[in-house]
Amino acid sequence: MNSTENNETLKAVLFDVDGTLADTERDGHRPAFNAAFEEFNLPWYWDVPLYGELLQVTGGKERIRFYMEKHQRDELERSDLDAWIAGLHKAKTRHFKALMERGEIPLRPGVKRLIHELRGRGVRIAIATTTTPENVTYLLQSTLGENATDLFEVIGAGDIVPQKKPAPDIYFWVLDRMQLKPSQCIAIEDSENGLQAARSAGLTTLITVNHYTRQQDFTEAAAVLSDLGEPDQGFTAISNLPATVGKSWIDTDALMQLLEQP
Ligand code: XBP
Ligand code: MG
Repeated sequence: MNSTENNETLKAVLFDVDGTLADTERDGHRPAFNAAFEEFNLPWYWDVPLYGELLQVTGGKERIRFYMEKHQRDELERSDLDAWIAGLHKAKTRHFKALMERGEIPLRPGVKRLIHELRGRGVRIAIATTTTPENVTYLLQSTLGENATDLFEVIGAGDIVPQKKPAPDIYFWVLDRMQLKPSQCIAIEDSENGLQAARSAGLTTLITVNHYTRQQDFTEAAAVLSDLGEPDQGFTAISNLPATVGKSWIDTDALMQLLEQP
């Protein structure tokens, strides 16, 4: 391993969830929102392009309110609007759970391999996400088994911090819990909101893009890739990949090389 004097060795990897571990947004959260709307007898439907616009706002409750402000202004007159949105969102979480239990959403390429490899190398791993904590459990259990949440030292999720991404709050919360400095960690994200959150917390950030995020601005990323890649099916490098990462899949050594970039 190369190491320069001023840089830190990789101590931890902080994973985003939605869009990064799995393609949950289009085929998980979106249909779960639509099922909740149907359950509440609302004539609302979020198709794939509309959901892409709504993704600019993170957090399911916040996203519902944003949609109402843009497209359903009359509904804002409901008495006890906050509680009504919370109820609708609770139904959405139930539908998301059912979807995860059906096991139809796999982890993205390289995710399972990297998680186990990092653990084997003694690199600590954690989650930093805006999604509801239960959703993280549902996804991890459906893809990595019953005890999958134990793989992660800290799971930072949902409303435990005042502001969701692009604010850095969730990353600061996780770093504080782990007693680590940002210079000792790498964040893996899929979106501009996620990148902003991680960068504002001082973290080197690797981006793996997806359907919704590939056109976003990732200038600040350490590297932008199609996915984490596998030894037998490498990633496509989109931008910023340093030449020192001399392979087409992300493993512990590749993350160390990204962290050690000047
Ligand atoms: C994910 C989100 C969330 C999910 C929905 O961000 O923005 O709002 O779309 O989850 P990240 P909830 O990629 O940082 O995890 O409905 O549970 O809020
Ligand atoms: Mg994400």
